[in-house]
Amino acid sequence: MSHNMDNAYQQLKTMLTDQGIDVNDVEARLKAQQIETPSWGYADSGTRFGVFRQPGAPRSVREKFEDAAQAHKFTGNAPSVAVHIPWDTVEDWTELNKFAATLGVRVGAVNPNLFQDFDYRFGSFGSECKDVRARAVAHVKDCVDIMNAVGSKSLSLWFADGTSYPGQGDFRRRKRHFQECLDQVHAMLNDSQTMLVEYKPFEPAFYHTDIADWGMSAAFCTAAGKRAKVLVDLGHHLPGANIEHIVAFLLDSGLLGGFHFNNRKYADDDLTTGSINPYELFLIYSELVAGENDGIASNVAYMIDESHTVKNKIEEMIQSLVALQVSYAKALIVNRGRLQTAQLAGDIVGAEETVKSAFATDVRPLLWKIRTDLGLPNPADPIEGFRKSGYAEAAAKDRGVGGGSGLGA
Ligand code: LRH
Ligand code: MN
Repeated sequence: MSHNMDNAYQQLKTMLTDQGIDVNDVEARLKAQQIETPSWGYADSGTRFGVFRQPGAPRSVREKFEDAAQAHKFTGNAPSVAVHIPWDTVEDWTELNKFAATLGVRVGAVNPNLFQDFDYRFGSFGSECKDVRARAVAHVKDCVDIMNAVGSKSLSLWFADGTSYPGQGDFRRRKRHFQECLDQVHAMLNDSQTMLVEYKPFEPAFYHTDIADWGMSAAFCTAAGKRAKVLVDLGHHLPGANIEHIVAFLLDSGLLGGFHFNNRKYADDDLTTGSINPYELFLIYSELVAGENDGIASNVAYMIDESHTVKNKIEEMIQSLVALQVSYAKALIVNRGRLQTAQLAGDIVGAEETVKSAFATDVRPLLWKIRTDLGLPNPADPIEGFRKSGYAEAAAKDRGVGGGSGLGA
């Protein structure tokens, strides 16, 4: 395998160099790629139609971090884990931070939960009840305290708030409640911290959602202040939305804070990243690379947000991490000079073919090379490497069935 991969790598390197692509720069940026995985992606989770408990699912936050470390061990691009409160609440956050460090990972974004408590059934920041809003802001304050305890830089905010029937709520009064609360949260943060405001068009509310699209999130963030940025969850768009255009627009406006990567066929399906529409993911990364080249994409939080219901959860996470490596690699080898020339000349076919030829390039030898340089096990095939490790079988034997808390568990 390695001899063939080395040949394939040398051929690819020669082909790219002949096109004027700086392969050393491409490899350096791939080695620096950092994707955050969600603690809840390792736990048993499901839909309203049920949760299929998997043998070996983690029973505690520590075991979620152990599983996250496995994903990082075979891909090299997943050094941090997002936590969700209270699903991941622990007694001693400093102790968890130390434990995570022994595994080679760290605590990442902190996600408040303002959608499961009974009090929030008519909203949290958008609630007409002053006490409920105060309670919601207090929960977020607790999460900011956790950020300060573990040195996390990102507060990841999603609100289920909305209504399901016309007349049920007053859009403008709720909007003002939201702004008031978001401003209070902005004031809790220091300059090294960012509040990420996630939008979603529907579910669990099915008539209106208070932060329904990128424009509403951008307006709330701009009014709240410079520590507030927009979070783009790929599953939170109505059919036909052009997400790569939204990403370019937010990047150029200095409002892109980060991503929740996943994939969908229909709605907020939370499927494996790159599993349904890898071309869209590549086009999103093509805008990110253009932004990086122009120095406007430095402070973007790259996070996965998926619900792992039927596949082995660690294998599915590795699939997603590899899909993000592949998309970034293909975006990095787009011949930007040829693309701009074709665009300015109105050569539509030339421009499109420039983009498509990068997408059609098999970049696996490049990923094999960076994993080899990083000293990762089984560099040609991380999934095979994980399977050969026997970790899943050992976890199933050791932990049995009946894992810990997560989406719907
Ligand atoms: C809402 C969402 C949000 C999370 C949850 C796990 O759909 O995308 O980011 O809090 O999933
Ligand atoms: Mn999300």
